[in-house]
Amino acid sequence: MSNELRVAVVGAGRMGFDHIKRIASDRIRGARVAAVVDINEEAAQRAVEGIEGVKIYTDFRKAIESKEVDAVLIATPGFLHAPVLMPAIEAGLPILCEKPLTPDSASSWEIVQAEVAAGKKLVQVGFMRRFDGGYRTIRAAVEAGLSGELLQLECEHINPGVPESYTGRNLIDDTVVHEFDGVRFLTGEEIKNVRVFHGKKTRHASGELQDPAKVIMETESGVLVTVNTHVTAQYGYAVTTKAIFEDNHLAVGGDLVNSSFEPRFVDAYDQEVQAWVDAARKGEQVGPSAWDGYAAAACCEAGLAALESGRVEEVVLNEKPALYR
Ligand code: ISE
Repeated sequence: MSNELRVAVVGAGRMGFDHIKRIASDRIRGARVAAVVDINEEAAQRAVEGIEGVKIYTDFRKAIESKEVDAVLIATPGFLHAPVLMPAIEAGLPILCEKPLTPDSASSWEIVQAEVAAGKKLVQVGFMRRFDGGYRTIRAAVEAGLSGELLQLECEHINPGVPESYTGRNLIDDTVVHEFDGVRFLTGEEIKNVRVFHGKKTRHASGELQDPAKVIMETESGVLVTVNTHVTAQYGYAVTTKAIFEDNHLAVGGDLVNSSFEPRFVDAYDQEVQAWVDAARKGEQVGPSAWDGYAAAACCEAGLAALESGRVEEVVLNEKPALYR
């Protein structure tokens, strides 16, 4: 590996563009954008304007085989992650894969199995909230145990609006997926079950989208979690979390209303990418793993079943391989 991590960014859409600019800026140390892959060559060209020495590819295999990249950042839509993940794992390259790992738990399990076969954790999933200052404060409080046991989490997840492509199921697998991973991170536990309530629907939600909604879950030890999600709220973007302990409570992210997730989580994205770069240069993996991506996909499945049935739905997980214990 050259001294600087040579990154291939696959997908030059909204998140890919953002990550390309981030890596090329002085906010990230020890890495450079060596290649950008997109079937839309013009989008790739636009994303690298003003950045020196970037090769453009329309086929990710060519970038991986070029021997001119040390690591892969995947920022294509979720359904296109697996075809890039598999050869990148086979090539032994460190990967930062935007969420979701893949669209369902069966295909995520295949990624887990591929890593197990490689005998090495290579994937970091882009659940950036694990790098958010507020989230880290709650996690530290849970670990320190100074306020007693964590009993409940109350979460708000508000978006001003959603893209046209956003469907009813995306409320769970695109939006609340962050809380599924966040709750697993904050509690250090698996989620046991999920339930979804949706009362009156806003006039701003079209089609089958049930907005706003309340998603309730319970972890293995019985921590009760409420997520109020409202994705067509118009007035801004906000993500807040209140942790209720036996002897105190802790609220983070309050009063932070931004225009969208990029400004809200800019520091978290920077920390996430820097942690990935630092680990990759040492041949290590940090942050949310392929197992975490798989577990989040399993939670989404329970959430989608609950959205449909109106009942409490259990999260079904395979046994955790030794690689992730
Ligand atoms: C989007 O894809 C994200 O990842 C945002 O963090 C989330 O707030 C939003 O609901 C998703 O659509």
